[in-house]
Amino acid sequence: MRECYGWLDGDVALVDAGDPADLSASVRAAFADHYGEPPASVGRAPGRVNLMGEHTDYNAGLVLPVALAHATYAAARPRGDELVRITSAQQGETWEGTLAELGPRTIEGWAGYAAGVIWAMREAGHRVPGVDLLVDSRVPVGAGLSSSAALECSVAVALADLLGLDLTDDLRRELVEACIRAETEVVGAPTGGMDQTVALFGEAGSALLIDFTSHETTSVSLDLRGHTLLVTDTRVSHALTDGGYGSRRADCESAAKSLGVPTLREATRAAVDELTDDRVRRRATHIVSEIQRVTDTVTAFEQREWDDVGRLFDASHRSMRDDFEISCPELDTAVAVAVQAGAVAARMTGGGFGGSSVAVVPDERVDAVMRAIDAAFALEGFRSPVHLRAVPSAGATVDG
Ligand code: GAF
Repeated sequence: MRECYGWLDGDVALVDAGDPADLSASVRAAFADHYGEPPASVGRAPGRVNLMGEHTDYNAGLVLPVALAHATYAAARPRGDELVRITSAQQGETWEGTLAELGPRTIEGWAGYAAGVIWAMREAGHRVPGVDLLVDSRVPVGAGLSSSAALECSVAVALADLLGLDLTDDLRRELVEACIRAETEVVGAPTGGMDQTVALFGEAGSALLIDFTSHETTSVSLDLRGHTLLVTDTRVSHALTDGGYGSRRADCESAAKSLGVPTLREATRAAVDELTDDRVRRRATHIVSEIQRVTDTVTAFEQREWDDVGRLFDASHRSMRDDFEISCPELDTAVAVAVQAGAVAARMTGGGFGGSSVAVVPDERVDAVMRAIDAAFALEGFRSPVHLRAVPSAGATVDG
């Protein structure tokens, strides 16, 4: 696996987002090198870090992710036949098959995310032809930063461009649905749609408030005034097909059923408190309290009330650790040490069971926070973490 860390003095590993123009040129060159002809289009889609609202998307709730500057680049060229070839610079591998072979659960591993998009776009009525693809990414894989959605959405916008389609909001909404189908039906990860939505609708300088009942997206301007969003990848790898994610989803559905509501979005805290199954009650408590925290976090960021952001991040982390049970010692350490070293707020982020934490850190404390986390990980005997600066960025684009 190819990695792109920059190293700061004293060996702190920082994942660099790179320059989009350079990365686009480099994926074009790699494509031409590999397939012998230049690509016709390059799609780019970002990873994301979620600021609040974990596992609330599939409960018809609210989420507040930020699109990263770290992105996946997909170069594409239509073919004159039914062949599909997909090459990953990260994996150093090419997957090869035909259009007829694409479908639910037919493709193992990383290629399923890209090939799944071809299948889902064809299912939606787009005449995607046989195609050569080459993908390269700056989104760390397995880090809870949505490398899968970045891969899906970069391929989706590149294919849309090959078909001559304009990236209007309507098309973006359609591509979100296709990418969700690729992930849930072709790969079989029972995820909720936050990642694909922010990868296509993220806006520079903002977080994206997504309501999974009304399906409205609202841009929330982030004026961080002297603060950095610091992400720490614990390098404890997670996979959303592992079972833990699916069992949390099943517990939420069981809670909603017991309460007689279609989703936990409609459940009240008082009703949840009456649930008799301890585990199911704790899962539902997380969801109901987390949805409220999203609304409160929007206000806290808008008013730059850093103490409130800190309290909300802390409550969210505890809820995920104790009630939803998706944290791990590495995440708990990263969060606690970030706050001890000067972060105003820190929590785990993403699907959990490993992955990353996110902290809001005064600019002058960023270096100290990264070093303190590295030192604590070394002391505990954990793998060395890597860090990245989350710069709120725009959603997917094409570079035709
Ligand atoms: C993963 C899933 F893909 C999202 O849909 C979401 O549920 C998230 O975990 C947890 O908030 O990223």
